[in-house]
This record gives sequence, C-alpha cells and structure tokens, in this order.
Amino acid sequence: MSTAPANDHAGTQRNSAVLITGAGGEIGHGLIEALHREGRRDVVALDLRDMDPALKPLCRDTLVGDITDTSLLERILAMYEVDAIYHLAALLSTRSEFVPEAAHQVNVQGTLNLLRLAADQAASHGRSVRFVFPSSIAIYGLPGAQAKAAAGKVREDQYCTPATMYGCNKLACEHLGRYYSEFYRRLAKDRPRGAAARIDFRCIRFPGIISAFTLPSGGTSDFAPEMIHAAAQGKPYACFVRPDARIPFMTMPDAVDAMLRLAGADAARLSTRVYNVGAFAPSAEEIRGIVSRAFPGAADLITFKVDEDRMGIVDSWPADVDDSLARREWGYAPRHTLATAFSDYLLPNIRARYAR
Ligand code: AKB
Repeated sequence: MSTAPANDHAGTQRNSAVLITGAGGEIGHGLIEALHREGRRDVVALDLRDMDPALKPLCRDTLVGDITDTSLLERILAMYEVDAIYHLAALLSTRSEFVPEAAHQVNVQGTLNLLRLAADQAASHGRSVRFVFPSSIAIYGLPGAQAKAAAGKVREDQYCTPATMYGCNKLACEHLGRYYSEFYRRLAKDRPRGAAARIDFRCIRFPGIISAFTLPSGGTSDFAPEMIHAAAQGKPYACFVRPDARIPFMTMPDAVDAMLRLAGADAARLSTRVYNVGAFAPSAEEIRGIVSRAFPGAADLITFKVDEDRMGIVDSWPADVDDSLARREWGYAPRHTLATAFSDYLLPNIRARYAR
C-alpha cells in the first residue's frame, strides 16, 4: 500500500508532486531515473504492483493502486499539489484484443479519471497542470499492406481510423485531453478561466519502443524486443510477423527524452497537442540480420511463424511516420539510428544484462 509522504505535514499543507502512473512499466523506469537526474525530488509513482526497490529511493512516494479507483485519486489530490502528470498506465494492443471492454475501462476511463484529477488540481492550486500522454502509432488504421507501402511516412492527420481497441482508446484520449485543455465545462458558470487554471495536455504518438533493460508485455510491436532479448540468451524465437513486416521504432532513452523535451517546451511554440515521433523503421528480417550478426548461432534460432491475426494489426500500422512537426516545433532529435541503437545502446547493455 501507499507509504506516508515524506515530511508529511499532518494535512497542514500539500507537498508538490510529479505524478507518474504505470510507473513500474518500461517507460516508467526510464522516466523516474531521468527526472531524478534532472534534480526532481517530488516524483510520486503509482502502479498496480509495488515498485522496483531500486526505484523507490528516487521517488518521494510510491503508491500501489488502480487508476480506475477514484477514491485513491482523491487521496492523491488531498496529499499532493500535482504540477505535472505522466500518465503511462495502459493495456497494450495485443492484450486489449482479448479484453476490449476492460481495455476501455483502463485506457479511457482511467485516463478520464486522471484528467479530472488534473482539472481539480489546477482549480485547487490555480496553476496549469502539464499532462503528458503517450499515444501510439496504433491510432493509425491503414487498409492493408499495399496501402501501407504506398503511404510511406504518415502525417498526424492521415489514416486516423484505428483497427484495434487500444488504438481506439488512444485516439479517444487524445481528443479528451484536447477537450479538457481547451473546452472543459465550457458552459458552466464556474468553468476554469484562462490557461493558468487549466490542463496543458501534450501527447506523443510513440512507435514501437525497444528497451535494453525491460521486456514489454501485451504489445504487437513486441516482436522486435522479444527477438533481440531471446537471441542474447541463446533461446529460440518464433517471430509472429512476416519477414517484410515494417513499422517505426525508437529506443527507450529516446522515448523518455522526447517526453521530457515536449513536457518542457514553450507552449507558444506548439501548434498542436499531438505529435508523431520516430527514429528508424526496419523490417523484421532486417532486425533478424543485425541480431544474427551480433549473437553467434542466433540465425538458426530465429524463425518466422506468422500469426495472421497479429500480422493484420501490424499491416494496419504505418511503415513509418512523418515527425517533422516535432522536430521543428520542440526540437525532437533522437540520438539513436538503427545502427547506433544496436552498437551504442542495445548490444552493450543486453550483453551485460545476460552475462550475469
Ligand atoms: C503495442 O505494441 O501495443 C505498443 C504500441 C506500438 O503502442 N508497443
């Protein structure tokens, strides 16, 4: 359960906080470490499971709970003055296809609960609450492999017709975030007046994200990290997409850097609330080639056993994204190319991880 906040003032005042939901997940690990490096000492981490003990010292508080539990969110409102929220908690695309209604509850109702918390916080302390939200390439729905190949790099305003519950959820949350930031309770006499008392929603449509330190679960882009981590352990891997399957990816450090950069960007420079980011877009076969050269014997251990249903999801996602808006407006600049993602980040860290 939750631990009492540090230097609790017995209710006489609320401590400042940066709230991270889904904090125990892949992105959460990297984000907590990055915020600590930036000198933030007021991170409140919320997750369904208890936090990794190594991360707890980097947080002011760690809470175990569910974003659909409104009484928990009300307790957070009573304990903290939240200035920023990184809302990472979600059921990913593959898992959501087995429990679509539960996915809606977590991914949309949970986000609505957090938006409401942010609105109440802004009204309570009179300052804007920055709400950073990871959307996904899953909001795109291309009609098939041929259209996907013809479309090339997709802009933010193209093919926004998701073909998964997760994609529908993420697109809905993008619009909810824009509504709460610009039109919330627009007819109410006591509606928030001026930007100061509102939410400042900022959103990135992430591609597949590859981490050297954590393995994803429940995603459809997982084939890339699963293949890499299996090869590093000398384990066989049956890849569930075709060799020619192609979607955009980025490394976890670049994903965390992008969120922090967007969160810190001057609002006057932003023309929209939703941005594409990408870094490299290899085919599954190209990833297999790099991995086979890096790990002796992997070539014989990596096979292709296509799951046509999951392949249909990947065929609806873009082969690559146009992220020129993010690069122009808030200086998005991934450090890793496909080559350096492996040479500088994945291979050294993954080898060290499995050498133990
Ligand atoms: C998934 O595969 O569901 C996620 C995503 C691409 O948003 N990693």
